[in-house]
Amino acid sequence: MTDVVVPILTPFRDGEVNKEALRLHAENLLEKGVDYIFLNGTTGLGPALYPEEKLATLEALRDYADRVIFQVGELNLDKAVELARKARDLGVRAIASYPVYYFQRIPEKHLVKYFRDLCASASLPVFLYNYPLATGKDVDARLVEEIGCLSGVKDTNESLSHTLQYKLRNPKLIVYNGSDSLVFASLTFLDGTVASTGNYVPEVLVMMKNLVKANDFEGAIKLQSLLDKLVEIARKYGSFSANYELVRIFQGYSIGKPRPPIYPLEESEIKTLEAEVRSIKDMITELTS
Ligand code: FW2
Repeated sequence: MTDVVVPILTPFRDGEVNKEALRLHAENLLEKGVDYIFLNGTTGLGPALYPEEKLATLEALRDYADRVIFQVGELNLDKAVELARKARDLGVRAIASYPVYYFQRIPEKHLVKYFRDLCASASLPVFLYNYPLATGKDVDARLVEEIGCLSGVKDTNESLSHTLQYKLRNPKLIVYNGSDSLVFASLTFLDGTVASTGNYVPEVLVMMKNLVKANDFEGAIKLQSLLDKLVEIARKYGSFSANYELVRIFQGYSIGKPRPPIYPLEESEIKTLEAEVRSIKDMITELTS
């Protein structure tokens, strides 16, 4: 079995986390067949959330805690541990963390120690969130082996072979790739995908999972090319901002706007974005009806 995991957007209202909108959005995704929600990821603007706000996102989804992977990464270990313990009390499926970022010259052994301390802090599965492009750190398969206590890895990496290394070194690890361009590959060769497009076209990801399961690779690859087109369009506007509008366009409800310094799209941009995705939207409606 492979998993479709969505790194959920964090809705804001008046600059604060909108828990109700987050809960409704997660409910819709889970109802449409998404397996797990990844909270406070990059798409969810996790690095821009205060620890109390990270906790608020978890509280919003407390009824679905067993379907949540809760990202607790902080540059203050005590805060990360506090979040991990709360997550354990609420019964999440797992916690995750990116490595200590920004501090470029910290020794490797400190990267390792951070994850071991997290594992020791709460007896629950711990995932590495590896995103070298964003964090400047690559916690690769060798380092994961050295850490020794991780249950899984989410590798946001355009290189499938980089992600496969984790699995080759330790087949027991749950390994996901977090790139929208590798959804098909992740559903075929790994334990699943963590795809930001799942926020607005969850039906397509679930359909891809089912096609792969039925060995209809051609069908799944066709859907991958739809995702690629959507991502290409979103990137022109700044995906982090565009994602919020795409939820409204494709799913029909508003989850508000991002929070600066991730600025919302301007009205004129929203109009052109809508026009650019119209034909893809029609195609998806036809496929899913
Ligand atoms: C996350 C993901 C997906 C991303 C990728 C960034 O946490 O948001 O890393 O879409 O552009 O895993």
